[in-house]
Amino acid sequence: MVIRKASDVRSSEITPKSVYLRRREFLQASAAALVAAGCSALPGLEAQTRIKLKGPIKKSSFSTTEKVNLYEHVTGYNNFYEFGTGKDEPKVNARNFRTTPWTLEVEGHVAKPATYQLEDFIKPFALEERIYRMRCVEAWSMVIPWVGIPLKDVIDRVQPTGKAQFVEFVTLHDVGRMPMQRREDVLDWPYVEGLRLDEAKHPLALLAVGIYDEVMPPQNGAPIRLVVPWKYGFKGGKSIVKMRFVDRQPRNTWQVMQPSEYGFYANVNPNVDHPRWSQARERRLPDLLATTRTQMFNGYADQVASLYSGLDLRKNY
Ligand SMILES: Nc1nc2c(c(=O)[nH]1)N[C@H]1C(S)=C(S)[C@@H](COP(=O)(O)O)O[C@H]1N2
Ligand SMILES: [Mo]
Repeated sequence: MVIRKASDVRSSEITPKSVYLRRREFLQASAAALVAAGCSALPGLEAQTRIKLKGPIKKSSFSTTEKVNLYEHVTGYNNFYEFGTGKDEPKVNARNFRTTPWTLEVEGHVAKPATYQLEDFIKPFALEERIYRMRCVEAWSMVIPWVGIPLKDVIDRVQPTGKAQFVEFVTLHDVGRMPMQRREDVLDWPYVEGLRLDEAKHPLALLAVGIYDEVMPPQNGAPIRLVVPWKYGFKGGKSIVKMRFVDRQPRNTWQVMQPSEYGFYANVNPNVDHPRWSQARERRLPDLLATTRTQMFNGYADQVASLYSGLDLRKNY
């Protein structure tokens, strides 16, 4: 067998980006078909270890009373490009993702910058269950029972200074543990998200460490991820390692990748279409063919609209 050196690989053998992007769409479509057919779990997979969170877990009045999605939907249909671009890939490829020990850094314009072990970071706060709608920018949605700590409580504790205007969330960059990070054409790694400080301090914003009263499964963003229910799902960065309090609007990954299609605010808005599809309606899993109307701010307008009195909501921010 001839082992070729890298220099022998002609450029024609490397998949051009356009082909790759089309393939990505195909993978998404085929995963969608699987779920629609009711077989989201691939045969032959070992069951994942499921670990109950140590209580008490407070029930929150912010939770929706809508029907919660099945565990199989929430953990079997994911966007987590570090583990593959198909919806069914993170569940398989993240199965052995190691998340202990995990350190979390808080830096920038705060009175108390620090590096924490995740357990110490969470310990001062009470866990809450928050059942939220989750609306992906791709127009599918779910209802997910998150467990986590209000981001506001964390921010109050680390005490941002007057210079802090935004919070940047940096997620793990470790090619050895996140296989797709070898591919530099997929995303500009690490995945980064951001919020304006007042958005971050809104009582609905959550740092989630679990779902269904259990420790966060790898494919949903273990061990800690952001949940901002009035915004498109991509704002919720998974596997966070750093929170930076900054004075400028952070560059968030999807805006960097495709500024004509994804913005910084990314508030759910049925009146502003994505350049390639309508945002007026959405598909609630597992019924990927049925559609229901998308609500302004994903149904959280009464709570959050006042944050945006200074923004023109007819524009795609
Ligand atoms: N690190 C990281 N975070 C991420 C993503 C990602 O690819 N990498 N995808 C985002 C997108 S587009 C969505 S819709 C949600 C999906 O979260 P879920 O799989 O837990 O439903 O995660 C977001 N957070
Ligand atoms: Mo998304």
